[in-house]
Amino acid sequence: MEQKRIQPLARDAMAYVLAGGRGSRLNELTDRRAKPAVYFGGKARIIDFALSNALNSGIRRIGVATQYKAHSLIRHLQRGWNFFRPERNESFDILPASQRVSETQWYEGTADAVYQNIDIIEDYGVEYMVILAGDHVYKMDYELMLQQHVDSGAQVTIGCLEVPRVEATGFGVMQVDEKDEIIAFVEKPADPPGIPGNPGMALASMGIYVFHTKFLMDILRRDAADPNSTRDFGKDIIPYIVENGKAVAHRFTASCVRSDFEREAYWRDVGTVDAYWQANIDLTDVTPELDIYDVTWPIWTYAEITPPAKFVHDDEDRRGSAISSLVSGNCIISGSSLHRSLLFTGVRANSYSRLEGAVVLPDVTIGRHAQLTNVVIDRGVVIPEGLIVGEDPELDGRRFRRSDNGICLITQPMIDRLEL
Ligand code: ADQ
Ligand code: ADP
Repeated sequence: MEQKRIQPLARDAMAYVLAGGRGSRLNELTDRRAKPAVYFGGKARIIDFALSNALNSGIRRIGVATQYKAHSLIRHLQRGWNFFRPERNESFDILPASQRVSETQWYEGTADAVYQNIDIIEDYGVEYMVILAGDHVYKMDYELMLQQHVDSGAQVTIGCLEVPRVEATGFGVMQVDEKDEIIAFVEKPADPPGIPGNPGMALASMGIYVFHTKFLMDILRRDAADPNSTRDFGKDIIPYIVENGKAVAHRFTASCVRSDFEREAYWRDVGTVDAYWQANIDLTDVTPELDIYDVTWPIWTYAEITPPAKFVHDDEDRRGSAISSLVSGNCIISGSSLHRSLLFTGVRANSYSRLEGAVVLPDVTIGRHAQLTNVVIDRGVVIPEGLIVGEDPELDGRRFRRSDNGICLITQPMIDRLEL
């Protein structure tokens, strides 16, 4: 069969990652860092997924718009993503909310976070803009979306996936015709429309958009002149284009990452402590839905050079062991037993302690005899000797942030307030 030669469009595109949102449903996990900077999967941060997708798709120009609690995020980006070289026609820019357009305002909505850097974007001279959210965990080849955008002649192409209708209230929800042209779009509807023939599901926007740069610049300028606009893609820009122009849906399916062809399409918002815990613990499954070991679609991150994880003590009552668990470098599991747990770098688990369903962020110390079940422990927390979590819901709820599903988020200030 004759193969059609496909021109990669990604090399003429810029990925613009919106990374300024707080992610307030993650509670204390985002007290000190923006949601895109939250740790995920043992080594990475959430934003590494969108950035790695861009890189793996062939995009070599990336801008990241930051705003809320950006220090941790900026530090991570500077350490991990500073290998782009202008002399190879590459660039990586961190764009703080710099009041470039109006001296009195920070970014308003997401569209304003693009509009305020309009002069920088125009300087790049790229043909296409890929607008991404920096706070989702998934793998996706944006080249395929760019191809569809060009082939369909759309003014905007929107990444979308099917979600249960009851969960769709937090999304932009669309209706499409037989060619996937969007005929209606409503942002966060109280009563989301179902999919014809499949009324239990709704077609939800992933908050991912492809535009021709020129069209995007024009529409942002138009929006900025509209006193009634809230300067938001979901609330203002997308509904306007659906009404007055041509918007097309790009369906997120397993084949959106070619190397992952056999798998289910995986996309998670990890916007709540429960969802965050679950997505991390899912990685301890024998065959997780999200393959972080796929060498053809690597998730790049900043990682310290660490000594190997170490397991010590083999006594009957204090065996340094981990079953169905992920343990990162520089962890020392000393006479402690782990089950279905995920440890980031530099965790010290001391003798006779037991972790079950634990997501442990970097540099945590687990005191002797602690028994922790279904927890998320923030970075650097020192768990005192003998602490028990997961046996008394009422007590846990008073001490920690306990979700309805029984997951406890533990931070150092909560530990400091404990009377043991
Ligand atoms: P939300 O996720 O509610 O809905 P929003 O809170 O505006 O949209 O955040 C979108 C992205 O922009 C996030 O990555 C966030 O971190 C970032 N962001 C928010 N404000 C920002 C700012 N001022 N500066 C820089 N970055 C900022 C959107 C769409 C819906 C869609 C969902 C999918 O509006 O239609 O269904 O995403 O999750
Ligand atoms: P990371 O997200 O890399 O784990 P930290 O959680 O250590 O980073 O810190 C996030 C941000 O909060 C950084 O800007 C850091 O300097 C700041 N920070 C860290 N610890 C404290 C603290 N106890 N009080 C106030 N700010 C802190």
